Parts: sequence; structure tokens; C-alpha cells
Amino acid sequence: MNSTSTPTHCPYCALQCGMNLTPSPDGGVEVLERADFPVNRGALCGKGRTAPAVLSSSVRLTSPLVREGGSLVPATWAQALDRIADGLSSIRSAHGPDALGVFGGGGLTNEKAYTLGKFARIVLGTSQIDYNGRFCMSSAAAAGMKAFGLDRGLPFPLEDIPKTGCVILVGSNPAETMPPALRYFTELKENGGTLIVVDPRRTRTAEQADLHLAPRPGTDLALALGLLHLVVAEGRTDEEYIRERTTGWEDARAAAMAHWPEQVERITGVSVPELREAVRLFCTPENAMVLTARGPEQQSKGTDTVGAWINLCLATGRAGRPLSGYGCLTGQGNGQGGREHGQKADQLPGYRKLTDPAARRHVAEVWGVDPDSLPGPGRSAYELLDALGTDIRALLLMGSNPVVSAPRAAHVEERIKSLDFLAVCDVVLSETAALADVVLPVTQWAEETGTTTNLEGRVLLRRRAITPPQGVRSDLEVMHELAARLGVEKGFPTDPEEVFEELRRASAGGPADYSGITYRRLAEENGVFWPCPAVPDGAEDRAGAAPASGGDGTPAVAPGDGEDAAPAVAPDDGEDAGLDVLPDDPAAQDGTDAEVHPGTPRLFLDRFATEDGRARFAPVSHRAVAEEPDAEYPVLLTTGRVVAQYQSGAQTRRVDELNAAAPGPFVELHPRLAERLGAAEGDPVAVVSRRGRAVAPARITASIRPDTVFMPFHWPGEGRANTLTNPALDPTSRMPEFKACAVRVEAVKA
Ligand SMILES: Nc1nc2c(c(=O)[nH]1)N[C@H]1C(S)=C(S)[C@@H](COP(=O)(O)OP(=O)(O)OC[C@H]3O[C@@H](n4cnc5c(=O)[nH]c(N)nc54)[C@H](O)[C@@H]3O)O[C@H]1N2
Ligand SMILES: Nc1nc2c(c(=O)[nH]1)N[C@H]1C(S)=C(S)[C@@H](COP(=O)(O)OP(=O)(O)OC[C@H]3O[C@@H](n4cnc5c(=O)[nH]c(N)nc54)[C@H](O)[C@@H]3O)O[C@H]1N2
Ligand code: SF4
Ligand SMILES: [Mo]
Repeated sequence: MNSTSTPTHCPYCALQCGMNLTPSPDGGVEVLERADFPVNRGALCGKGRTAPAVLSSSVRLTSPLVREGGSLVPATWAQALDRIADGLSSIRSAHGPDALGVFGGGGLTNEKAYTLGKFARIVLGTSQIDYNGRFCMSSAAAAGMKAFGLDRGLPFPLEDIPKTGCVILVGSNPAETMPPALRYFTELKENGGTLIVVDPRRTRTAEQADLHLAPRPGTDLALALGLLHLVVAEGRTDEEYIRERTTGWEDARAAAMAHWPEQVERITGVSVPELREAVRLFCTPENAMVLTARGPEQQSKGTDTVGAWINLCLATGRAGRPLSGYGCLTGQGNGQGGREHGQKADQLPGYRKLTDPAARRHVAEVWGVDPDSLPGPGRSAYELLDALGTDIRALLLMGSNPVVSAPRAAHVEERIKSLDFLAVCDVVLSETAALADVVLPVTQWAEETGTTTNLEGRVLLRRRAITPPQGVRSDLEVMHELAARLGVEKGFPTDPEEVFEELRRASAGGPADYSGITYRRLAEENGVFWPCPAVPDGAEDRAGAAPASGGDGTPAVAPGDGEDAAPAVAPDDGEDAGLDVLPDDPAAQDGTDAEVHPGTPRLFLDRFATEDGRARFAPVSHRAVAEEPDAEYPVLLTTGRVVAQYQSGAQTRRVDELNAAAPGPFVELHPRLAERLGAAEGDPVAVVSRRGRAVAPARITASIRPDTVFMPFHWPGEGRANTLTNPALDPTSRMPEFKACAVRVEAVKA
């Protein structure tokens, strides 16, 4: 490492690859390898490698913009902030606090996500806050909570993957979405393990698999039930494990037995011999894992679908044991931390529930407010967007671009346009920012310090490496200024470490307990896995809370919203970075770290985080996608990602190298379907759903099912995939059905 290098992490996906940033002669920064960070060991994808391009001021917003006579014009910070404060307070006076909406993002650091949730509840007083993570892993989170009593995407580090015997990777395409992680699966195979990939498309990931199952989109629930049926029929259940570590098996077993393999073959299109082979590969080795990503989760039955895959793990004794388990591959840079600290509609920091009186008391005390003043749960992301312009008259948006990424996007765009007031904080003029009344230009990753929590539950320190361009301010400064203008002078610090110190106290005793983590530790260690309480095991009585296992010998922790969840760390001014030991601990004096909690890389090894310590089977049955194909809309559309673009593309579409690699939208379709349409490679084709019509060039490939078409969702305009998608919501997670809707495909006359 060069002495002027700053070790930090990529701004994009949940892998949070380590990288070193070093100043380049042109005044920018260059990305250098950071081999000491274990998750990616120096490897980066093209997005991470080119991320500095988005720092350059030529693609950036560097002045606040306000709408004057229909167009956005530059303004001073004071003018722009005043305008937002006036807009929000006049709408609140006229319509009440719940007329103010807040929409956050899973890319925001823990400090920003925490502050945004606090800002909504105590400055605006609104219940109407949610974020784009609802569109991401919320179904897996809901299923994990139900089954295990705790949601941490992966309950084990990635390094365990190569050591297990078999992995079923369901609806996940790491070859495109997390390229450096592919290595874990290659090593699994080198070690003699097997990889099963479940995806309607033969992706670059599926090409690596020992067995590729290609179900119709939206049928993973039936597939998992069919596999469980065979596990039972072939006598492959682990009865002792089921007896000792689970509840609810009888109902789950009965539900699975009602799904005959032949019937499952008809629903999914996966043949009975393929099902049998998957069961054989999964059950033969001593250990195995199931990992899901957006394929099975972004469905109107995503929670039940993930539940069915967890059932398969539980019935075979493959959860909460070393090198075995279920995990969800979370997506955004802070997709994990972003869902833990209160920007979610129903949640308080530390993964506490907004409806839990003890949680409200604890957090209200940290915030210095009356617990009764905290609003209740608000609407979920799509429901919030759908209420814009009616119940919700003003929106503050930070870290998302819903005009491109929300389901039924033309409707969402129209809802956004019907708002009385829209304020957006962004680094670029996204498609959504372009509709705003006020746009605030903010600092980004390499220009500011903050923590993120990667898909393993590993809390990381992203460090400031360069000075931001003139004219931009951080999201924390924005919230500080707005709070002051709205009458809250204290409690919104602009220093990220100060925010983190408060977050530690707010999370103390909660399921996602960060109280034992400090910036100093994060700077010295390669991340710390939560839960990491400040108080060593046994030092505090946590009555009423079920302890989770620390796994690899680490202390058990209390995942519940413990009544006695008093701040476990000294609530001082944060000047002292040495809060990682108890203030009255003798070890603090002699400088030893004996009392520091090591963090929890592996969860559930002794018990699950449920009240009785047992995992709960989900009694789930197959149901159809919300919109089955019919004569008018005979084909299923599914959507997803390509390697060179990120999400709504707001950032990556501004990078030349990435645009050259992935210049625009396309419709992936099977040669048989293309032939029926008379479409040749590259010809424009129209995809039409009940929500609208999108046009993009045909990409013809036999790697997709003939009854399915695929579109990536990274682009606005004519080829916007989300013009088509169906906002049918999962009843538990409120996840929209991004992965399956009925469409017809038409040739477009040139
Ligand atoms: N290059 C790139 N990388 C990214 C991102 C990005 O935008 N671009 N975004 C990040 C984020 S936020 C996320 S959430 C992750 C997402 O990471 P992934 O989940 O890997 O990405 P997707 O492409 O959305 O979906 C994965 C696969 O699901 C398949 N699929 C579609 N429908 C179904 C179905 O019904 N069942 C099953 N089993 N599979 C189905 C698709 O064909 C696709 O190959 O990626 C992260 N990394
Ligand atoms: N059809 C379809 N639609 C999908 C999906 C799919 O698979 N199919 N996937 C869904 C999923 S999993 C996700 S996660 C969403 C993501 O979709 P979006 O929520 O739109 O995510 P991004 O494009 O990452 O938007 C982040 C915005 O915040 C800005 N930004 C980045 N960093 C910061 C910051 O620190 N502060 C502020 N204020 N702004 C910042 C970026 O420039 C960008 O404009 O899309 C969902 N939409
Ligand atoms: S895999 Fe994800 S974290 Fe790693 S370099 Fe690429 S986008 Fe960044
Ligand atoms: Mo995501």
C-alpha cells in the first residue's frame, strides 16, 4: 500500500469490496488493490474499479437547484434549505405531519440511515418513512425473522461457503451482481462440493453449476416444496435435529406431502429426475447451504417462498450448524445496515420494532423525547409512493431513484409529479431529482466517512479519502440544517463518528446490537460482525430476552428488545474513541482489550433467536404468480441486472467505460419466440403489460426459457423495464412482484 493511500470500500453493492484510494496526478483518485480485506482479497468488478469517475465534478451536481418558472436553476445553500424547510412546514401546518413523506435508501451509510429515521420521527413527526430496501431483500428478512427470530442476511461469513458440501443458489447471479464472490463457489467446487443454481435463465452463474434448474418465474415455492416432498419420501430427513431444534414440522411436512413431484414438474417445468438429482446432491454431503437472492424473493409470495427453502434446510438439519445454513445475499452497499437503524416504516434503531413499548422507551430516551411522541408504523415503499399527491403531499428523498426503479414506474412518476413539494438529495441529477422543487448536491463515499454493514453482517469503516468538490455538503449536514430550521437545534450532529456513538447507544440491547463497535475498532480490524454488545456475556441480566448463539465460541447475546436495554456505553461526547471497553473496567486502564466482545461471525450454532431457541417451520403451500399469462398476455417477463450497470443507473450510466460495456436496455428472448415474432438479433421489440409498453432491441439466446423474457431495469425512457412490472405486494414483506408479470411481445416495424 502506498503511504498516501486510504483503505476504504466500494460505493456500490453489498459485498463492500475493500479497495485503496490513492491521489492521482489529475487531482482525482485511483483505485488500487487492497489485498488484506478478506471478502474480495483485492478483486474488484468494473463498477468498483471505475467508481472514482462519479467523483469528478463534471458529472456531479455541485450547486443546489431550485425550481423557478418550471425549470431548475442554481441557488445558494441557504435559499435551498429555507425553501425545503418552508415547503415542509407549510404542508405540515395545512395537512398534518403524515402529509410529509420520507424515502431513503440501502446505499446510505448507517449514520445517514439512522439520522434519516430520527429526522422523520422527531423533526417532521411523520410515520410516513420507508426506503428502497423494501424492494430488495425484505421477503428474505421477513422469512428469516419468522424462522430464526433474527434477520441477518448471511448468518455465517462468505469464507464458509467453499467448505460446505453443496450450495443451492436460488435466483442469484453473482457472476453479474457480485463478481468477486464467484470465487467462493469456484473454490467450493475445487474442494469437491457441488453447486446447484435455480434460475429461469442459464446465466453465467448457472454455467458454473453442477446442476441448473430452470423453473418458470414465480414458481420457486412449488419447487422447494417438491424437493422437500422427495426428502421425506426418500427418508432423508434429520429426525433428531427436527425434534431438538425446530417446531412446526408436522404442518410443514403435510403441506410438502401435498405437492407431488409430478405436479411440481407441471407447475415449475423442472423434471422429476432433475428434482431427484437436486435432492441427492443436497442431502449426500454432511453439510449444505441454501442461498437466495432477488429471484425467489421479489415475488408477491416471496416471504413464503423463502420460508419453503428454509424448511428444506431445517428438515435436513442444515441450519444453525457449522458450515450449514440458509442465507440471503443482500444487495445494496448498506443493504444490511440500512434495514437495521430505523429508515424502515415499522422500525427503530438496533432492529427494534416501532410497536414495542420497551423499544420505544429505550430509543426515546436516547433521543431525549417522550416515547408517546414517536409516531407508529407507516406505509411500505410502494404504498408510500402510491399515496404521493393524495395523502402524502411532500416528499424528502435521499438515496433512491424510483422513477426508474419502482414497480409500475409510469404511475409512480405521475404520483411524484402530483406532489405539492419534492426535495431530493443526490450526487447527480437523477431522473427523480429532475422532477424536484429543490435538489441538494451531496458528498459521496470517498469524500466522507461512515460505516456500512455488508451482506455478511460485517460492519465496516468507509473512510474519507479526498476533499469534496466546492458546493456540496453531506447528507448529515443537510439534516442538521433542516432540523435547525424546523426548530430542533440539537441531536443532529454532522460528524459521522458522533452519530455512530449515538447509534451504538440506540442499538444497545436490540437484535442488531452495535454497542461494542467503535470507529477505532473498525479502523484496526477488518470489520466487526454484529451483534456486538458492549457488555461482555453475563455482565448484564437480560431478563425476558432469548439469547442468540455467538456460534464460534463467542458470547451469546440478547436479540430481543430487552426491557432492561439501558445504554451499555458511556453516553459522553464521543471525544474519547476508547469506548470499546466498559468505562469502569480495570482492563481499560492497562489498555488490554480483554473485555471487548469479538463480534458474532456465526449465528444460531447453539440456539436460534426465537423465544424457545428453536427454528420455526413455515406451513406454506404453492400459489400462482399474481398475474398468470393468458391469451392476451401469454409470456412472463422477469427483470434483473447486468454486470456493468448498477440499479437505476444514476451513477453507472455516467461512466464511459461502463456505458460502452452496457449501452442500453434489451429484451432477452428465446430463438423460438423470436422466430414467431419474426425478430432478428438487435431488432426493436415491444413488451406490453397491463401497465404499459416498453421497447428495446432483441437479444436472442437459447439460455432463457421460451415462455419467458428478461429485461434489465437500469434505464429510463422507452426501454424502462419498470413501466411493465406489477406492484402486486407480498402480504408480509410488502415486496412487489418484480420477477414475474404477464406480457405480450410484439415486433416493432422499423
Ligand atoms: N451489476 C450489478 N450488480 C449489483 C446490482 C446492480 O444493479 N448491478 N445491484 C445490487 C443489488 S441492490 C442487488 S439486490 C443484487 C441483486 O443480485 P441478484 O439477485 O443476483 O440479481 P438479479 O439480476 O435481480 O436476479 C438474479 C437472478 O434471478 C433470476 N430470476 C428471475 N426470476 C426468477 C424466479 O422467478 N426464480 C428464480 N429462482 N430466479 C429468477 C434472474 O434471471 C437473475 O439471473 O445485486 C447487487 N449487485
Ligand atoms: N424491475 C426491477 N426493478 C427493481 C429491481 C429488480 O430486480 N427489477 N430491484 C430493486 C432493488 S433490489 C433495488 S435495491 C432498487 C434500487 O433502485 P434505486 O432505489 O433507484 O437505487 P439506486 O439507483 O442505487 O439509487 C440511488 C440514488 O441515490 C444516489 N446516491 C448514491 N449515494 C448517495 C448518498 O450517499 N446520498 C444521497 N443522498 N444519494 C445518494 C444515487 O446517485 C442514485 O440516484 O431497485 C429495485 N427495482
Ligand atoms: S462486486 Fe460490488 S462491492 Fe465489489 S467492486 Fe463490484 S460493485 Fe463494488
Ligand atoms: Mo437490491
